[in-house]
Amino acid sequence: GPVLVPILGDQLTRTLASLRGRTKEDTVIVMAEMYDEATYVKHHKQKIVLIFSAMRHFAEELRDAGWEVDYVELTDEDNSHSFTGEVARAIERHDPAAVHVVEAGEWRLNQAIAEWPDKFDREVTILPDDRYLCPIADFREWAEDRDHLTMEHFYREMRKRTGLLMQKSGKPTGGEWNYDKQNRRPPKDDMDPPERPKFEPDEITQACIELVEEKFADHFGSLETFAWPVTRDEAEKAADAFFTERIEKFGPYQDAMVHGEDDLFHSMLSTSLNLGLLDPMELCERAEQAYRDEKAPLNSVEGFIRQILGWREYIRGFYWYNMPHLQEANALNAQRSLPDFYWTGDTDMRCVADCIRSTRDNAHAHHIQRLMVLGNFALLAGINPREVQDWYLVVYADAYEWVELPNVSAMILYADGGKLATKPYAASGNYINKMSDYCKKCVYSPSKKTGEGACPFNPLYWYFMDRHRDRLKSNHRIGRIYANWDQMGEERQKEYLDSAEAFLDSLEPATKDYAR
Ligand code: FAD
Ligand code: DLZ
Ligand code: SF4
Repeated sequence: GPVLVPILGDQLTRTLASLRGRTKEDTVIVMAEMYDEATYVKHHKQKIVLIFSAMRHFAEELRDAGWEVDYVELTDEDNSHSFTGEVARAIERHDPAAVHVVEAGEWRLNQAIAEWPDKFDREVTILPDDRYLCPIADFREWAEDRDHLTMEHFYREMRKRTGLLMQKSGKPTGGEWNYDKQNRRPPKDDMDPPERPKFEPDEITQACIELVEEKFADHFGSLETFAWPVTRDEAEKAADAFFTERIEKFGPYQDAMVHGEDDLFHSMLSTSLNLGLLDPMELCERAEQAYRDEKAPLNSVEGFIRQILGWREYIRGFYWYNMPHLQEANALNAQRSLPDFYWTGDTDMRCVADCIRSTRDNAHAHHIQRLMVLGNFALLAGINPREVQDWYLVVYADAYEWVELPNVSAMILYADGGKLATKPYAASGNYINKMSDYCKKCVYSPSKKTGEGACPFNPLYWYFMDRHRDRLKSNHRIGRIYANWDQMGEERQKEYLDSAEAFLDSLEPATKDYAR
């Protein structure tokens, strides 16, 4: 019999390890749209449309190239709606001699795949997913004898290993490893970011939109503005636009936020990268080329490469190194329920409301919004990690557990107790005011510290610092902050804590089961 090659919804790469070296004559590819995957959390509608449409386009592309693709649609009558179930049914249909599968991006699915050799009376080969630049085993080796898994150290190793932005002498291009100091510019009035290309839904995408409106009507998010690339060609166009129009200013304005400006100079390529429509090394090489061609400054190019070669790879390694316990981690013992406004956007905090609007309309928010507005709030308010994890996994079109979980649990919530971040990313309203135009028209004032009209981030910041003093006081990057706190005196401290508690008491917990 042939070799059966099951391909998951985020494995849409022609050079996938399980397809390399195979011939069209001896291979049957199986793909399936499944309720198990579409509802293990109730993903944003745009995310499901994106994945289904990209899967259907990929299947069509493979067929056009002569491959046999057995594609199971969501509404197919006998669909078992689980990955193992669909592979079992495909084995019955095709009687393959062997099954070749690439490991999944999520621990949950890999546990299921690990049972296949026992379950199926066939030879099963589970291949590493080599679309990433750092094999999981290499990360493990790097991590094993370290207390702190400092991203910057990992990143430098990756620069040396790949030769990206390296001089022949072994020194980094430009002499520095990292130009982050030049990448913290607040927004300017005349920045004028160009619009990113929007991809009109074609017939296939339109059919997916109708399917999702019908079958996932109660899921979060709007479908009206769907404009994601759904094929490799479209993703390449999106990348072209980034490298010609936005990379120059990507670096300096990386941390800037502007009300109603959802993309600024970001690449908006994460959805395509994570689906497998774009290759991370190719993107890094294009960025380096833009520097050599003098089309973009080094701080922008290095910043972009650090996100992909550094952060993205590090996050993935961190995930596999810390699973499954990362899911349960709650070092700060945060127990509050997620406020309803994360789903409705109904809050007077103008920064939060804008980030949630973008999240609902685009299934996207940029990094600093996810980190310093939505994430910072969840950290300061002590929202329990499981609910925050579910929220991030639901709402972002680029969210898969391997990338969402470390960012949420370890990066924003400090739930891993500080293995990833050396200190919690806690910040008061001052930070948001500096890096955005949100505060000018907010009903709250960032300069007001407590009481009526005070920016809620201000009292929440001290409430957080006070609550976790025992843990944080010995941290050399934070410890001295407590001198300021002590100087305020008990009465002032009480005003902060009372303000924070009054605000927290006013929050409505999410009533409807939006996530699961
Ligand atoms: P750009 O700003 O253009 O950056 C370029 C690329 O770098 C991104 O496409 C992405 O692939 C990579 N990158 C940058 N930062 C990170 C990071 N911290 N982790 C992994 N990759 C990174 N990214 C996801 O892809 N999926 C997620 O589920 C996800 N969840 C996040 C949750 C939180 C709480 C935070 C703080 C960040 C999260 N990120 C996630 C990282 C980052 O916010 C997005 O990758 C980015 O906003 C995507 O937009 P972009 O393509 O325009 O990114
Ligand atoms: C996220 C997702 C969704 C919504 N739907 C499907 C699906 O119907 N079929 C499929 O093969 N994959 C889907 N996925 C992606 C898988 O959940 C993904 O492979 C894991 O999240 C691992 O990264
Ligand atoms: Fe956000 Fe506070 Fe600024 Fe309002 S004042 S936009 S709540 S940071």
